[in-house]
Amino acid sequence: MSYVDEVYERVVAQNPGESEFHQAVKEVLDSLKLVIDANEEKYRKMALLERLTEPERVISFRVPWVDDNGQVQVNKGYRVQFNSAIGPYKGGLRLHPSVNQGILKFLGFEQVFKNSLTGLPIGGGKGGCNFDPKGKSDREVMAFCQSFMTELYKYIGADQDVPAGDIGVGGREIGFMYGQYKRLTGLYEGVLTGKGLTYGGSLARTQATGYGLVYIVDEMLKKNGKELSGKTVVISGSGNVAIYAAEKAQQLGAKVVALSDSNGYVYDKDGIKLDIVKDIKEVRRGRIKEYADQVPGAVYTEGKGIWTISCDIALPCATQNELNLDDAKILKANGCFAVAEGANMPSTREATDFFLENHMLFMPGKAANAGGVATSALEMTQNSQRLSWSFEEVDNKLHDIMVNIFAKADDAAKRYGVPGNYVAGANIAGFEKVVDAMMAQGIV
Ligand code: NDP
Ligand code: 2IT
Repeated sequence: MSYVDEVYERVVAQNPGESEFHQAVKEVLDSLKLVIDANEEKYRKMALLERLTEPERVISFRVPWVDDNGQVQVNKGYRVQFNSAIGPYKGGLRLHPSVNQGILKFLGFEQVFKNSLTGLPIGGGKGGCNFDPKGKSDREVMAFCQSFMTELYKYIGADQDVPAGDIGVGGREIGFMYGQYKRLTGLYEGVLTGKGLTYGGSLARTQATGYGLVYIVDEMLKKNGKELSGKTVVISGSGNVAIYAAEKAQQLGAKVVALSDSNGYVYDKDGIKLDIVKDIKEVRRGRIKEYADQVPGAVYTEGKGIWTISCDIALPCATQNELNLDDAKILKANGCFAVAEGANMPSTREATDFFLENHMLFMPGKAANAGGVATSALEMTQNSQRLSWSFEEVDNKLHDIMVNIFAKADDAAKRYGVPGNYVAGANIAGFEKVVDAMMAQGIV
């Protein structure tokens, strides 16, 4: 059996029940076959892939807090410190009832390659909790965040591990966590990113993942003789990534006709009005259904089905495995020619293979959504310098980083004889830097 297949079997056997982690490892290892086969003996002896697929550390802990009725609640908190070969662990915190160790390991594993692709000195990590922020009062969210940080603070630090936001974690939660970290440690340091602008946050971090996604789509289209302007775009989700992807797509002349949340989706043939979406989602924390109540002509449909809307470009920006093979086939049949993942692993493996086999332009999440973590790293730099850069300066750097990521994925795909396969290209390019650093640092 080849080394790659052996390691995959070992991962499945040693991490039972963690299907998302298995899925993420398989996709990466399959792409790496091209590289590993050429160096099999050396890598096998060094147990390189065994080390790459085993997190350096998984911390799990109890999170007790008191709800508004005086009832004590208990949640499960985690931090997966996956790989620190190229820098301190870096990656978001997810608060969602579905969170478990396997999901955080998949996210941490992806983060290692994503962070490498940014070209910045950040290792990979991820954390979170099965706490559901939906329907909770601000006081309950604060009580939870303070309890979560009271355990987490022991394991993080500006040069050690720097968490940020992800699903369910935005400015409000980062603020509560930062306050508690500072209270416990007495340190005013860049231990979290996505902070508010009055206490060390970076301009453009809020927009960065969505803007970065559209910058790399724009670049991918240009390099393939196409353009974004005038195209119809469907975006799933209506959270941080989806909203700012829609904003940048509109700024570049595309028409965004649909957004969704976990209840259903809205279709607005005239183009989504983002000021209304921002008010519903960022101010009132409401449901996307309310958009159709406010905008004449907009239609709300309960349930899944957003990918049945015809479009040129699809940007899945909600969650893992939200776009399956049937969705991929419908997208293609309706004329969609490009897909880029704002979310982490939103396309199932079968959907991804379909996009590649049908020569659609497909940019995987670890490249496409890297603008968020890249700008987090820029926030870390500003914190270390004790300076704040202008919006334009950060945004220009973000744009350059995304253009560079495209070039790296494109180049690696060409070097290994699979031009246009940005899945293989991103995995290989991300891997090359991490493996070089791991080999140089010995058996650790
Ligand atoms: P938010 O919490 O701001 O928004 C998440 C959106 O996705 C909401 O509209 C939510 O709907 C929807 N959603 C979440 N879970 C599900 C589900 N199980 N089924 C259907 N819809 C769902 O999160 P973000 O926008 O920050 O994150 C979205 C994706 O982007 C995630 O995959 C995240 O890992 C990834 N990402 C985020 C980055 C960031 O900087 N924030 C950076 C890189 C990637 P509802 O409100 O109904 O739950
Ligand atoms: O998945 C991701 O890259 C994020 N949630 C952002 C991580 C970060 O550290 O900004």
